[in-house]
Amino acid sequence: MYSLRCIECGKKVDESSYTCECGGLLEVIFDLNAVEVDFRLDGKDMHVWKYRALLPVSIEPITLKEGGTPLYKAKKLSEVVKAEVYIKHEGLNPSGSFKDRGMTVGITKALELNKKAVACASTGNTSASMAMYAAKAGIDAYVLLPAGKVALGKVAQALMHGAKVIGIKGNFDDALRIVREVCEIADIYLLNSVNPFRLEGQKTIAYEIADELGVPDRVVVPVGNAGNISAIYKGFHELYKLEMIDRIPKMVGIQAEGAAPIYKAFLQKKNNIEPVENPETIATAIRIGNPVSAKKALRAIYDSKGLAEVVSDAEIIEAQKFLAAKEGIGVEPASAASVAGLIKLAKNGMIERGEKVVCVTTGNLLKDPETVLKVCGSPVVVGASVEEVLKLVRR
Ligand code: AN7
Repeated sequence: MYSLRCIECGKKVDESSYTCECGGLLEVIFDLNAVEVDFRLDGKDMHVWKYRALLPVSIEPITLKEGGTPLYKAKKLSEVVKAEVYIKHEGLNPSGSFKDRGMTVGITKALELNKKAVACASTGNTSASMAMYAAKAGIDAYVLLPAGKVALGKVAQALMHGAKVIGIKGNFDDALRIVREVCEIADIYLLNSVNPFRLEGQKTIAYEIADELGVPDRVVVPVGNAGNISAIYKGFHELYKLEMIDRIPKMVGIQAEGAAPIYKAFLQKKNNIEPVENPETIATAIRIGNPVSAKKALRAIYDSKGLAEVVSDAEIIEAQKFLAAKEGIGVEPASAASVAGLIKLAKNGMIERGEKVVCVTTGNLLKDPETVLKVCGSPVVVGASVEEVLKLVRR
């Protein structure tokens, strides 16, 4: 029903590999003529495993009921950018980020392949999600984090769900390079997004958007390691090939100014990135200089006639505050990058009046409380009396 193929040389590769001999990334290719699609795009009962016919596993899934996240119509944001804007709030997944969609598939695949341990490098959310699903599956989990650069909520999750949490004196790119080698040597299943099965779970974001809304004109996604935008594009592409939708939305990738290799490649119309040596941004989730899935992401952007854009830390925080205070949607900084990017594009006249846009907000506000205190300040403290409190109340 499906095979694993190299995106560079097209060679068929067996399930236990992460990359091709030629070094190329792998991709799950379904034989869409042979797939028996047993779900309808009717907006009902949405969750990752509704789309099981298009997910590459053969055993009963390890699931914590991921997906089925709300798609909010964002009225005030729509007014600001003069378009019809929806927020797909992935921060409402079980561990608080979109990573759960990939992990339910990735961990299930680990069991299918009889693996006893899993590992990842992470800017935080992948580690939190992997730790949670490994706990559910009853297998060991190792996570490598850039020490001191991961939001507190994510570290807390990885620790409490029982992973072995290892801080690396380096950045995410260093951690990923190391964990890839460690997994090889110690026969541990690698669950970074270089693992093509994880991306299969994440493509269900596209399925759910099509399921609930139909096809928007544009989907805006924050980009770090570049797996998610690639996965979402793949999801739309499959539905298109299956003739379940009649077009594919423009894929728009937003990076932080200090960590923007994909944006730079896009500006130069290149298919390859040049890694950024010392990536830096307040949105630590996307503080990544050498994104593994860059080629897939650039392909998604070019093939869908989309684009890439960058936003500053100030623009990210402004968008985060806007979403929280005006729409009631609490997201972490990296997630707000998608909204900041949309606002910037609209200001620059790049968004057509009235077009239908979905911004994917990838992680929950609660993930990064320290940044909130930095940008909002701490609560005021007063004496324990009615008078003291009344001084602060508008009358
Ligand atoms: C909230 O957890 O890379 O472009 O190790 O946590 O698919 O990497 C997180 C990435 C966007 C970027 N938003 O997604 C990790 C990690 C949030 C994120 C991204 C991440 P990709």
